[in-house]
Amino acid sequence: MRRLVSTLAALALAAAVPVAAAGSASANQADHPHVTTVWVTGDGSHVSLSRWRVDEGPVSFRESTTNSGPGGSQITLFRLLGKATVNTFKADLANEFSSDPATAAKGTRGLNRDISATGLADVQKGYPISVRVDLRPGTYYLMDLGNFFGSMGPSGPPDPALTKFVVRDSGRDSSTGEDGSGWHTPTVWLTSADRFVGPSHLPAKGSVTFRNVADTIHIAQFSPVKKGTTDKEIQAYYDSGVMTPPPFALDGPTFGLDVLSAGTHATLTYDMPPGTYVMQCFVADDVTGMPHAIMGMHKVVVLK
Ligand SMILES: [Cu+2]
Repeated sequence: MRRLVSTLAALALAAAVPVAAAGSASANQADHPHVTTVWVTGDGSHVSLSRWRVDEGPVSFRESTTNSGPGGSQITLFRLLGKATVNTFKADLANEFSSDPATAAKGTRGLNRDISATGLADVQKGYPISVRVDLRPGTYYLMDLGNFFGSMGPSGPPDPALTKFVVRDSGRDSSTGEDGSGWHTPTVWLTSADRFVGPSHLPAKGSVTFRNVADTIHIAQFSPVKKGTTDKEIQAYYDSGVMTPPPFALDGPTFGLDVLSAGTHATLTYDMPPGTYVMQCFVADDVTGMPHAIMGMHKVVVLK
C-alpha cells in the first residue's frame, strides 16, 4: 500500500500546475546544414506533423502544444522492434501504467523489448522545445499522453492515437554522420543504477544532451522546486509514503525528456524560467515495478 501511495505522490508532483503567463519562448538552435526540421504539434491526445516523411540522419523536431491543461503534451517517438506490432505495444503501455507493481514491471520489460524510443519532449503551452535525434530508416509512430497525465492521475489504461512517420533510406551511411556530440552541450547520463549523472547546473535557455547508457527505458521530467531543496529531502518524502503534496513543490511549468530507450540519445533545446528544478524518472522498475524516482532516480538541478 505504501508503494502505491508513493506512486500517486510521485504522479502528483509530476503534474504540477503550469503558470498562466505564456512567454513566447522560441527554442532556437543553430541549424546544421544536413539537419531536417519537422514541426510537431500536440493537443494532449493527437500529434500533427509538418511532414510525415524524411531522410535518415539528424532530425530536429520543433515541438509545441495547443493544450493549456496541466498535462500539456507528452509526446513519444518510437519504432517497433522485432516481431512487435502496434497491438503488442499498446498492451505493454497498458501494463506500464497498471497500479499493480508486478504488471507495471512487465510493462517496462515489454517496452524495453518491443520499441526503440527517442523522446520527444514533455511541453507546456507557451514553452516549445526542440528535440534533436538521429534516425535510421524505418516506420515510426508518435503519440501524445498529455491528457492522460493531465487528469488527477491515470485512470484506466491509455489507448493513444498513433501518428505514422517514415524515415527513408537515403543510401548514405548515416553511422559516420554528425550525431550532435560535437555540440559541446552539457550531458546528462541515465544509468543502469537508475540515477541521473551530470552537472548540477544546466542552462535555463540552451541545450542539454541526454544519453541513456542503461539497460532500460528512462525519462527525465523537470519540476520546479523551492530553492535549497535537496535530494535527501526528496528521498525522505518518498520514503515517508505520505499522500500530501510535496512541501518542496512549486507551481510553474514542468518540462522534460520523454521516453528514451537504452543505447540512444537526444538533445533538448529549450527556454524555461530560471530556478531550481528536480529531474525525475517515473518509469516502473523492470523487476519491482516501483517508479525509478522512489528508488532514488531524482536529481536537483539549478537552471540559470
Ligand atoms: Cu528511469
